[in-house]
Amino acid sequence: MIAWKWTTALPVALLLPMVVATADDNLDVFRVHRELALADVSPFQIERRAYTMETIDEFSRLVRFFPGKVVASGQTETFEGYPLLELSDHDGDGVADSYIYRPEPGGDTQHFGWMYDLNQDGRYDWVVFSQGTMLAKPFKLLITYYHTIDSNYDGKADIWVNPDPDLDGDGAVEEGVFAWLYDEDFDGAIDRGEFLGMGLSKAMPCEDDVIAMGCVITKEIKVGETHTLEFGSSLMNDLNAVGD
Ligand SMILES: [Ca+2]
Ligand SMILES: [Ca+2]
Ligand SMILES: [Ca+2]
Ligand SMILES: [Ca+2]
Repeated sequence: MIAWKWTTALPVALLLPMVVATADDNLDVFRVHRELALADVSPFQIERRAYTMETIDEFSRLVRFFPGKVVASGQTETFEGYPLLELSDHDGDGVADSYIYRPEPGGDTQHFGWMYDLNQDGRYDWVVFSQGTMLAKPFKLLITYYHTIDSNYDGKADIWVNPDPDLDGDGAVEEGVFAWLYDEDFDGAIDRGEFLGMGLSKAMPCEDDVIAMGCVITKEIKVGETHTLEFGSSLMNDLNAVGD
C-alpha cells in the first residue's frame, strides 16, 4: 500500500484537529482535505495521471472510515445475481461517494467501490472498483483497487488501471506500481499499456499485438481488447443512471 501522506495542497495545520476533535469535526476536516485534494487533480490531466490516481486511491481508502448513508438506489444488470445498486454519501455533503452492488437489500457482496466527477459535469468519470486482497512482499497483504477513467468525458471508459503488477514474476504484487491500459483513440479498444509508480514509467512489452501486462491476475491482454473498458463503462453508466 502507498503510505498515506499529506500533499502540498493540504495545509498541515488542518491535520492537528483530526487527532483531538469529535467525530463530526473529523468529518468536516476530512471533507475540506478531500475537496482540496480533488480540486487539485481536477479536471483530469494525462501528464498528472500517476499522482491523480495515488490521490484518488488514498481518499477512497480514507472515506470508507466514515459510515455511508444510502442516497440513491436502483436496479442494474452489470453483475449477475447482484441487481441492486446503492450509492452512499460518506462525507455528509449529500453527494454520493461510494457504490455497492447487492443481491438484495442488506445482502453480502464484494462488488463495491468509489466514484468521482473530476470535471464537475454531473457525470462520474473516474470509478474505483475493489479488487480484493493481494500478497505483496514481504508476506504483506494489500487491499487493492482497480481504477477506470473516462479521460475525455464522452461517457465511456478509456483507461483501465490494474493494481497488481508482478514485474519480477515471483507471484507477489509490486507495491506502489500500477499497470495502466490506454485506449488512446477513444474507439473502445485498448491500444497500449504502461507500468507507472514508485519512480517507474515503462511501456509494457508488446509482441504480435499481445501486451505483456505481467499482473498477478491478468498476465497479458490483446491490443484491441474491449471487454475491460466495456466493464468500466458499465460501471459508469450504472452509477450515472442511478445517481441521476
Ligand atoms: Ca459525499
Ligand atoms: Ca464528469
Ligand atoms: Ca472516454
Ligand atoms: Ca483504441
